[in-house]
Amino acid sequence: MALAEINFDGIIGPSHNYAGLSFGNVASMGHAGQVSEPRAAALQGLDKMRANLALGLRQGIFVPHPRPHRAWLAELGTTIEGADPVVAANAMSASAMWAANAATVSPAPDTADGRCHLTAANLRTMAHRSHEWPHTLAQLRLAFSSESFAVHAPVPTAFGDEGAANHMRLAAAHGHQGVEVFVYGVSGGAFPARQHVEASKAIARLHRLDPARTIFVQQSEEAIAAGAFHNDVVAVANEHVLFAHEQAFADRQPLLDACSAHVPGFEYVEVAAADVPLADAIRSYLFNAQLVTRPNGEMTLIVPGEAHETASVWRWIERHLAGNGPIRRVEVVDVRQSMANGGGPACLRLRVVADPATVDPRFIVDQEKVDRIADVVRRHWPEQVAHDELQRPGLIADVERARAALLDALDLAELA
Ligand code: SUG
Repeated sequence: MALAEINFDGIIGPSHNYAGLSFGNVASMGHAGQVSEPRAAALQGLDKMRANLALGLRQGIFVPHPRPHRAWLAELGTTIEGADPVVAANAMSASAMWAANAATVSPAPDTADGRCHLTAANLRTMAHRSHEWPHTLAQLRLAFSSESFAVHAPVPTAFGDEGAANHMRLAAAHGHQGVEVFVYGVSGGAFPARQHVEASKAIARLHRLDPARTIFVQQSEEAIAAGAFHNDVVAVANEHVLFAHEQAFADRQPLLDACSAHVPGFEYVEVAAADVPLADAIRSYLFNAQLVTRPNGEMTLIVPGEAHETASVWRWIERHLAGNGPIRRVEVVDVRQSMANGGGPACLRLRVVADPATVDPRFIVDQEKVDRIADVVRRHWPEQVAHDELQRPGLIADVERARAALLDALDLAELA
């Protein structure tokens, strides 16, 4: 069995809009009320997938969820036409695009039963995200239906879980046994800590991880208070490399000690606050990069354009590339429409280490399939959505038709 890392990107849905729903996410709060461009947003996401494929990486997809979420509105005793505008915005959110929050994934080499475990995230802290999980779970159960996988429903909503955005895995290589790192929050100053340690511990148990190779580390309060609502805004790992901001963790030493003990060749690349202040790291999403290993072994950091435009960040990158560090190449991608809601390149993808042959092929893409999806997007995705039209019948009909056309093109009628 050949294990490989597959990046599953959420296709950006036709209802993508700026409703300012995420308290503590400075981009979402700052762009509230602006006009969004769902078609351009989805095409940007597809271009990122094309660029990843061109780097020789494996690429998968998840499809947008049905919006408006009529079943959720019915549970609230209302409809999209009759709902209060804020409730309607929560039901129209395209937030499922951020696949890093779909689930936590423990690949087969780490689990006691040798299966790859996935637990859908409950996302209970934000109303618009709390109703994602049923459709996420349905897709996970379809994509990973073979016996190589164990797909779990979310942990009880008593404890907040935001999926892989607060989880890192370090290993000598993707297919080797690794160390799994769960990052939780306790306090974030004025902002909520979305990941609860009880949820992380439950997932580690459900995934049958080896306690000796499982680490729980607290995210620093100052990082959350500065707008790092998920750990993946201030840290990212790939194989034997951990890349993090100096202020990412409350106490990084036990984490570094455990990684040094269990990960052959472990390397820690820290960005000092004196070089890149936390605010620049968060504005630029330097750490919300995809840190990947190309087939030729070259470790590559895929950053958003905002990182290129932030002087302190670009200076740091140039210095690292000129030196002897493990990151050997940087690619810049344009995901501005997602970034304006706080979602960078890494937010848009869920990493799954598995044998690609064990995944339902409808969720795997090549360049030709990405072209086909782009055709559907160009024909059906709204060009613009204003914040005050989320209940407009014409828009709702367009959004529902667009998703149906995509499911049809991908032969995914089960998700209708
Ligand atoms: O949960 N934004 C998302 C961004 C998620 C980014 N994911 C990771 N860091 N992995 C969030 O805050 C904005 C919605 C709005 O404002 O309409 C939003 O949900």
